[in-house]
Amino acid sequence: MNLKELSSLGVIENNLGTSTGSIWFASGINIDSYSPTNGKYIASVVASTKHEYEKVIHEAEKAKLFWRDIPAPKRGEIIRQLGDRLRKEKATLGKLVSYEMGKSYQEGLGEVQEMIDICDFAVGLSRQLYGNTIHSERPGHRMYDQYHPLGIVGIITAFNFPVAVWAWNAALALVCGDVIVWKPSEKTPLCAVACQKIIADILKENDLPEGISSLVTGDADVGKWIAEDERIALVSATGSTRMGKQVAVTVANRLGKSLLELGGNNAIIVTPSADLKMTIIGAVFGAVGTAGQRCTSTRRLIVHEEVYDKVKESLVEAYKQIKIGDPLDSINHMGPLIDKAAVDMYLKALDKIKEEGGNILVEGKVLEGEGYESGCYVTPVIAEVENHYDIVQTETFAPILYLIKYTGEVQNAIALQNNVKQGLSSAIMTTNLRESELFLSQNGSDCGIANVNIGTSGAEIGGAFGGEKETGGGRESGSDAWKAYMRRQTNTINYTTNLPLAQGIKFDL
Ligand code: UN1
Repeated sequence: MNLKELSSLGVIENNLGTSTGSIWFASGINIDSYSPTNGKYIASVVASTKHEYEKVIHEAEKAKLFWRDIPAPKRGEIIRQLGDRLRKEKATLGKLVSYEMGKSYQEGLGEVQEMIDICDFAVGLSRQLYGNTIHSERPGHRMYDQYHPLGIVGIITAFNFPVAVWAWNAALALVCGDVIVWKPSEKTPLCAVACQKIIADILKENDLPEGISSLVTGDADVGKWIAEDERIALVSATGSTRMGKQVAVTVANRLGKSLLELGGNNAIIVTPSADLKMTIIGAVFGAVGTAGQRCTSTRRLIVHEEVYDKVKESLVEAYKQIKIGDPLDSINHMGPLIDKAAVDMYLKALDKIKEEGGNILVEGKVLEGEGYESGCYVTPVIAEVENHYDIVQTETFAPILYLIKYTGEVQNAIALQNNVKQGLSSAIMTTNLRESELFLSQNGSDCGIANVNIGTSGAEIGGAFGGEKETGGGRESGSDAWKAYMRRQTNTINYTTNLPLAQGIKFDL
């Protein structure tokens, strides 16, 4: 990625880091961003101090009074402009995502497409923030419920989807009449600066207050300020279960609202009737896409004994075709891990698999030599394991795929699949209607996402996204996920001259 492209996104000016709208200020420590693709320094952003954080919240508080009075369809117009701008910047922003985060350029483009899609969704939604009308039990009374903006929404995002997850939250929150304060991962600060630049320009062009969209940068302390802050009505956090538990407890302690999208341990069940060609493509994309760093990445394949050997052979064969290297070069399927700490985690996981008795089918290693100077490129691994191993129960953010054998009925596979702490995404490969319906029933998958004949990753924005158990229970993106960004009010109106009480209670003076 060259200097011209970086400066066209405005990410390499001085002193960028904290922003309300288009005003930039920051005086904390430098957060340096290095590309995992080549190990090269890209640029630094400046972390926010507590004082600067206070300034941001002050602006957000002012802006929220203004923004909530703007009619929702007019708010939608701003998001329409955001979607338009993203269409124009798709190639450059996609490239920055790929360069700073390390996912393939195709996936970088896909991520920006998710931003565009959620903007389109939110524009339509801005005319559909519906409540219900309800028949009153009392004569001459009318009841309905309506949704009002919450106020300030804090958005905490992870490195793996450095732009899309912000957009899911931002687009919905903004049409719902909330103002937003974003704390991105300190591993991908430039992607955040680029997005904030885009939305800030749009706010400025429309003469709107700066504080409608703000960015605060820094480490976990900044996340803690947000979680503790009573002025922030909703904290939407995406990341590890460890982080999510801290946010949940802190926010609950002040009885604030939180929306959590945390770790997954996603499985594909492969039944005897599965279409094996589709299974292999779905599993390989799910396991090695984004180098296994999606929360929806396929971590476990639960395969029926009848087709186990065939699936195993085909997978090992398919893994031989995977090209690893510079993600901006379209011949490569898989780029690097985010940083060396992630590489260490991957290596530790491999040791743990062996220690617990797993059988490694496709060996893992850190790649060295030309093109791999960053030290972040690893090879994808396949291991035969048992579901109960500690390491299999843990989400390792790396391209490690576990093969688990099941025998007998599909119920046995479903039991294995559900027997983990996480509950994000799941899939079954089958052409048997009974199996697929059982998998989707209340006795089937316990995950927030359950798919038939597609893999675990790559959800569309139209559906609600999130999961159960240690995944945190939150839902973002499509369907009626917008309701989390608003407060509900039930209204009862009496248009008579009498005051009958509900439940028929008599009370006369
Ligand atoms: C994430 O990994 O945090 O379903 C989000 C998917 C993407 C989003 C993943 N649409 O894989």
